[in-house]
Amino acid sequence: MSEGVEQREGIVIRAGAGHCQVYVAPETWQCQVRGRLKKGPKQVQSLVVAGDRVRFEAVAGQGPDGREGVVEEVLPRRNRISRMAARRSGGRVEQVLMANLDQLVVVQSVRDPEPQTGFVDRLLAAALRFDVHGAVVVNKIDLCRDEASRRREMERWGYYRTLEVDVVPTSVATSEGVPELAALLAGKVSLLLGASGVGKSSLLNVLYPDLGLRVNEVTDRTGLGRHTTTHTELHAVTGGGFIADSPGLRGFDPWDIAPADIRAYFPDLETIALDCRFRGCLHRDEPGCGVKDAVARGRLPAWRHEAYLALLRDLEDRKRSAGY
Ligand SMILES: Nc1nc2c(ncn2[C@@H]2O[C@H](COP(=O)(O)OP(=O)(O)O)[C@@H](O)[C@H]2O)c(=O)[nH]1
Ligand SMILES: [Mg+2]
Ligand SMILES: [Zn+2]
Repeated sequence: MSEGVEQREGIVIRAGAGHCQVYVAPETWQCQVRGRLKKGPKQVQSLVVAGDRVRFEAVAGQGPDGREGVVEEVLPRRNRISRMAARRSGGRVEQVLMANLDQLVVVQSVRDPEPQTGFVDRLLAAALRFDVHGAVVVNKIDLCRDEASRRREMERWGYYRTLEVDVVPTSVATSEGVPELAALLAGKVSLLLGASGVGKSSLLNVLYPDLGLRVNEVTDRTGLGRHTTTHTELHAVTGGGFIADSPGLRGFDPWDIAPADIRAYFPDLETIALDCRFRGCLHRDEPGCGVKDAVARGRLPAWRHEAYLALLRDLEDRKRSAGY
């Protein structure tokens, strides 16, 4: 490093091909990513992602505010959330949605759109895999048709609390649960994930009116597993912390989980599995399976077992087609 050149450190709030925006409170810097940095591991789709802490050098700026720089170094990541993406040239590649998070907040709505079967379960499994705390927001509870359906929803989603996952029912229409959500997000770095239309932007606009996010903006019509950049964007929010409102995500194919390993990321099944006759029981068709027995006795929700089975099947299919 040459003397007299000022090195700065900041957090990447938005990353694109070869460039990124770096936040150093209260300023945003437009940075290029050096060529030699780009020659990173080939398996990773993007070297610099939202949430990364980087060191950069200021350069004489052309832009309106003159804050331009060149990223010199990406500091080691504390954790990340990654999914499997298709590569344009064929094959699979790791797509890091975000780095250095305090929590992954999965957002669903009770209706319009309907909750996605197994989506929350696989995201929470991925959160465990990557050492990230999980939370679930169930929005639009004002759309429950009656008290009975409301009770059913509360019970259904409340199950995740047994897994040490925060569960916050909310409604933008009635403001119910909004203070609880504010408390959940305060001072933390959070990534919000959920399908288009569940109300992510609406919720954030209620909490942080200054953000002025567009509601009803559909950013990912094409579905899942695309190689296209997801444009996770971090917002520094009042009261400290950062929120990433990602584009709608319909599916999630976790990166780097071997089929036999997913049992470790379903801790409720893992506890019951102590009752399985076989130690390596995958809780499918094995005789003497404690998990199937627990479902039959109503001690484990059937949907939870089904979500596990669906993820297991997907990971096995994937392994077979990749030929490893
Ligand atoms: N009834 C009801 N509608 C909501 C609620 N939250 C959001 N919406 C509506 O759902 C639609 C999608 O919201 P948006 O915030 O764009 O969802 P996003 O795609 O997840 O960011 C909009 O028409 C919102 O007005 C809610 O709690 N209750
Ligand atoms: Mg939105
Ligand atoms: Zn079993």
